[in-house]
Amino acid sequence: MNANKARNVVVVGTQWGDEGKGKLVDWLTESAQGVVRFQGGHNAGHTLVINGQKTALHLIPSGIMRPGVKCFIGNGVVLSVGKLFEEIAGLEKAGVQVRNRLRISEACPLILPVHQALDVAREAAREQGGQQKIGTTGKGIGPTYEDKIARRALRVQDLKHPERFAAKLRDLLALHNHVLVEVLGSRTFEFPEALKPYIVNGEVQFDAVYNEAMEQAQALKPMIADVSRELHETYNAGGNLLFEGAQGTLLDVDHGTYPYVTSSNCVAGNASAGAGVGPGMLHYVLGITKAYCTRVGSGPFPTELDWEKEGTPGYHMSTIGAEKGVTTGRARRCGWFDAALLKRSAQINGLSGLCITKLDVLDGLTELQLCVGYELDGETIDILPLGADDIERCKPIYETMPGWTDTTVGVTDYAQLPANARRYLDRIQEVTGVPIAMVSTSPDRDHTILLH
Ligand code: 2SA
Ligand code: MG
Repeated sequence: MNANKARNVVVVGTQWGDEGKGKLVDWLTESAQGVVRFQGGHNAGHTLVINGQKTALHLIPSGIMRPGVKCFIGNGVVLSVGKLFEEIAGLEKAGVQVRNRLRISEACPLILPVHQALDVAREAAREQGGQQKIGTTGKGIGPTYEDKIARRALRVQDLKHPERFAAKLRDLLALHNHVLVEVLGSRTFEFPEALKPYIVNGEVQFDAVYNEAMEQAQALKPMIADVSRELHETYNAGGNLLFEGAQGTLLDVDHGTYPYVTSSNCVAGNASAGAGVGPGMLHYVLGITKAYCTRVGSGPFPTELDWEKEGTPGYHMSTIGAEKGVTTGRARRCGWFDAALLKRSAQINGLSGLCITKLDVLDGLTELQLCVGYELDGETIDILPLGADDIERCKPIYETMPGWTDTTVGVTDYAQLPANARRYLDRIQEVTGVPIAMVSTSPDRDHTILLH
């Protein structure tokens, strides 16, 4: 089955995020009528390059760049209404129509200033208490998902009922302000500038949050929708759906390098729960996979290289690949391709096909290392273990492969790739057991090889 012929496609990152999902989702929207985000929030950063122009999206599905495609924010997404309007304003300024095409689930939990305050304060407390930081994006993602699971979150639908919203907000602030002041307040840290208007003496102020939310509610109302129902309507009318994953499989709260993970399920299965469709409606799972590995934030990374030292392969990846976070601008750590990690990713996502991205970044390296397994406590294993503690002790087992000197930038035909590049890709397919469906050879959406 072809990714671009299947009716509904789920796109997920198979590593630690930043695999280049944005470009592929945009490319695949050519044959989709609806694009859905189903997890995460504005911690995501998807860069699109269209006609040489760069656009960064954090919350709005990448399909927004194509006129006529409906975009949905599913119930699995945690929503900062303020950030949403900032993004809408940016897109509208660039001439992209958003409001009449964006539908937002009324069941999305709201990210409020108190969540960001907790996120930032906890990271500071970890650091000052001698613990390793998680390295979060500081957007309030984790604390919002905690509230959702604890069944006390404020949701988009609460915005329609001022009294209900006020009562829930009062309870929530009483709880969290206690933590901010009594538990975390002894630490010395600065709240980000954007949070300062909401905070007095370390406490988030009810009035500031409430008044702003009620104002935003007016502008949001026309976009609030029963997303699950509308997805079914789009599909039943013959439309194809594209489920756009954010972050990556190894950042999944259950399957990733726990606790150095994000707070949502990033795996393909969550496209069903996070959008409100049955698993039978997910027809093809495309795993976006960078031709090497990167990660931002803390946590184990078995094939990590020294990426700061000039003249090394890691430095090559970092600089040629321009490996910087789209949301926070942090430098991404870089390392060799890890096929044993990808094997894990293939299983938990049920990958139908791989899309290899940024192959061109490896142009010019004389030799490549491909990780095919690990030594763990004296044993050889061929798949990534679960959780940070075991992964931390994994020593990669590498196969050495010859590199290529010719450029692969912009190649659109597999046969035109240098022979050693094809050998590298073939070996990745062999070890992971997943067919390569596509190869991306530059950020430009036309620079894509389609295999089957
Ligand atoms: P959080 O903020 O609670 O989700 O952070 C927890 C971990 O999840 C990682 N994480 C990410 N990793 C890669 N890319 C992400 N999005 C942005 C991007 C990141 C950026 O696409 O460039 O700009 O820095 C993303 N979002 C969350 C995070 O690093 C923590 O390890
Ligand atoms: Mg990204």
